[in-house]
Amino acid sequence: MRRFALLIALAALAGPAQAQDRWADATVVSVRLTSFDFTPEEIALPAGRPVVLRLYNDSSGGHNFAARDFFRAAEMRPADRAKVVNGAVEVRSGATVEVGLVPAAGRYRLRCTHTFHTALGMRGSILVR
Ligand SMILES: [Cu+2]
Repeated sequence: MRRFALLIALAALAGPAQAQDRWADATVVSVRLTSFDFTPEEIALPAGRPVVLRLYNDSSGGHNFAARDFFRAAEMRPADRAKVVNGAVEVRSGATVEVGLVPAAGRYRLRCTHTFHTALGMRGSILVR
């Protein structure tokens, strides 16, 4: 047990391992996409701490999670950044997409940019503080 504790202490001293741990501790925040809502509509996130957005599409049609300014301001690893195209993450019918990021403080607009979906109710906000 003591040896195990020592290994953890050594791992904490190592730079790259520490960076890895930061993401391992990410809080998972689930957001449900349906026709035509986001649940929750207002997403509250802690500023400066890693979170994993688990976006799941519980409907028979495709949707996206569009929040250009939110994604632009966030710190993201390349693999996660690649999931954002034109400020939006596409989530096909029945699919789940996880996006890791460290959000920056602010209030951001959220919507689905598929034709008419914003007007039909797919809008919300992201509050990071
Ligand atoms: Cu939509």
